[in-house]
Amino acid sequence: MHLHKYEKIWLTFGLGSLALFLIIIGFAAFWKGTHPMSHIETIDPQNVEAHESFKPENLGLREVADGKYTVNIVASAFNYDFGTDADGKPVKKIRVPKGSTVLFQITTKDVVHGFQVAGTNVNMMVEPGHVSRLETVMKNAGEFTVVCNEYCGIGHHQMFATVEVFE
Ligand SMILES: [Cu+2]
Repeated sequence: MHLHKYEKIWLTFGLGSLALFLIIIGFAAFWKGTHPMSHIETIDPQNVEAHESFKPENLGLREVADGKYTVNIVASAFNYDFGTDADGKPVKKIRVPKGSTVLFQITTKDVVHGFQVAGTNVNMMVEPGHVSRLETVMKNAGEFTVVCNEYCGIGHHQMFATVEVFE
């Protein structure tokens, strides 16, 4: 079979790009730990408080075992509810030690939101009617901004919080 020179170049380019993108996906999945969320568990978005994890008193950071934490969050337009602190003020910053394992559990009461902890592999879509979960190890110290990366309305830019990983 005779192939024209330009056709050979084009085929090489096409197959090369395919190989490159597969390598990038493999790197993201196996090295960086980026995986799709499960979305297996459903929840009534009108009544998220009925779920044990999303009762107002169970929101926010909790140490469940030595070096293991759970963070329960309810997203709504335009806020992340991490519960309240001892003074009754809304929590906007959570602190965990470096190297700890953190399970983020989040749901939404209204529309689709995002939950990305910029600079880590935590990046979830939060859909009404579903519980999004992601467990990760906080390998690097620093302050990481939580942002909503799904446009959810006029106050979208006001949805943020901070995760501080200390040494
Ligand atoms: Cu948003």
